[in-house]
Amino acid sequence: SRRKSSTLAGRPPWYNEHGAQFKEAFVIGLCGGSASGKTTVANKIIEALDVPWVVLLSMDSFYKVLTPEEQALAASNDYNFDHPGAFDFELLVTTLRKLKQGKSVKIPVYDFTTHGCQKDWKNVYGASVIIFEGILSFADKELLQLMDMKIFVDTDSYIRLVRQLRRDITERGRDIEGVIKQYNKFVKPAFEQYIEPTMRLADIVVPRGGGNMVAIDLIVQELRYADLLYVSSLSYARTHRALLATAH
Ligand code: UZR
Ligand code: MG
Repeated sequence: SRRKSSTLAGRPPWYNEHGAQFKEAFVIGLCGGSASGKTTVANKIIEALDVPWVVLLSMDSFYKVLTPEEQALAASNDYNFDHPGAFDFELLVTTLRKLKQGKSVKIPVYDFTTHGCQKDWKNVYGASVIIFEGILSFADKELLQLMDMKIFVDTDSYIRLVRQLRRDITERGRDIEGVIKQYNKFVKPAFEQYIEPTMRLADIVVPRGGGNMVAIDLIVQELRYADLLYVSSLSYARTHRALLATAH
């Protein structure tokens, strides 16, 4: 059948035998303070799900490109990267909506050391499951409406500060004084004003973050259960691959 061949050709499994789309992607929203472990939780979910069509979309890719004046502020740690105004929410909503509909999108590639966009945009192809993570991922009504499951990673603020120090110094080319200044001036106030209040919008709160394997296992079980159609179409694809393999 056409269904079989399209699956075997590697097309994502949200087309029926007539080539028509039959299901939107399942969107998981993942929110939490800076350095709370969002990326780790996302990667552990992806690892445990062990299915091919999962995409991780990060809010970091949607930072606005800074003007020369803003670049100067950023260099002295006086630019607020934790404020909603720092993100291009419009592009974010359009991109997530397209991905949910199974369309492929282009994502800007953000460079944390220059606070700007690299020349090349990355192509991201449609998926059955989309994990969308970011410090302000629950701050926009339209984004929230696109989410099928909302997870908040709740990690103690001192642990987040320690992690942020280590990460920003080793990976993002920053110095200790600068990170502390930015934390006190922007990260902590923004967390209290914009991020922490959105915890109550979550369906699931994960205390501590990426080390909480019980919580991650529960989420994965729920996903397997909630998204029956994509799981069954995947096992369909697997079965046919296995049959094809034995036929040769
Ligand atoms: P996550 N950030 C920078 O420090 N520089 C940039 O150019 C862009 C972002 C930081 C920002 C925020 N502020 O807390 C964090 N600080 O990146 C969000 N400090 O990243 O979601 O991975 O924790
Ligand atoms: Mg991150």
